Amino acid sequence: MNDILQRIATAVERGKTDRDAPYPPDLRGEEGAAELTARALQQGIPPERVLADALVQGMQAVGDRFERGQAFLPDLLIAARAMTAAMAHLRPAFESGAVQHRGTFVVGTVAGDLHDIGKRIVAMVMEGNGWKVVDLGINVPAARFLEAIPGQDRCVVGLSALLTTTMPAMENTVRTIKAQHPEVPVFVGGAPVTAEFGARIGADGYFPNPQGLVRHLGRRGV
Ligand code: B12
Repeated sequence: MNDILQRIATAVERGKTDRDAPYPPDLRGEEGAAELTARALQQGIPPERVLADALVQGMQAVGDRFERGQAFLPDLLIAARAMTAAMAHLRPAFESGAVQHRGTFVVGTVAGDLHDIGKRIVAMVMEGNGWKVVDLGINVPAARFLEAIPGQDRCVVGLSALLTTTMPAMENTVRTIKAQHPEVPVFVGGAPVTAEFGARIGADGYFPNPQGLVRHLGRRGV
């Protein structure tokens, strides 16, 4: 992997937000995820690559350590903070890619689920591809989606779930939306979600990443 991408991944994994961040002590004074991301973009590395090959890799690495019992909740939180700091630099790069208004993307993490990062990445990539984004946030009850949909131009919904325990809430949300708005496409994603699960709960599709959703919507001519 490119050296700067590797350094960004490590900064996210270790929770090194920026140069001034006192944590972790062994990286004191060194550049963090924010400065490194800005520099990678200045060097002309495409934002999609910085996202996929550095930021997501860093989160994945800390997640793997968490699974092995080698990292703990505070480690996840500071990694998430470093990722957020880096994403602030990516956002304008994605937004500048907007070419035409394709419709409105209403997105949220389902009820009971507080995971935010993947959903925010999906929102950012959709925005960069010409979608107006209505981000309902995390822990979103099905009723909030119903309130947000009416009046939106060419509305598409995206649901995120990161916990096996919140997958039933995802099912409930899809079924609630479809009962009121059968014409609105609903797409699902998140680490435990699969294409089979998406099909079973009546979603219009599952994608493991936002790029897949963007390609799919492009093929449909939306
Ligand atoms: C960071 C993190 C946290 C942070 C979240 C911070 C934040 N601001 O979001 C905090 C510390 C809060 C947290 C809390 C918890 N977490 Co947590 N967390 C993670 C971790 C390490 C990374 C998640 C992440 O951000 N990944 C990076 C992003 C970029 O990836 P992503 O979310 O998967 O999104 C991508 C795709 O899935 C997709 N996508 C996502 N949504 C959508 C939607 C659509 C429409 C589309 C098309 C695509 C798409 O696109 C994204 C970009 O590529 C994962 C482990 C892992 N490897 O996933 C555990 C993990 C999800 N957490 C887990 C657990 C158990 C918890 C807690 C219950 C821990 C506890 N004991 O309290 C709590 C639950 C709190 C709650 N009620 O939600 C488990 C879930 C296990 C399970 N099978 O259910 C995991 C898998 C860790 C583990 N192996 O044990 N967590």
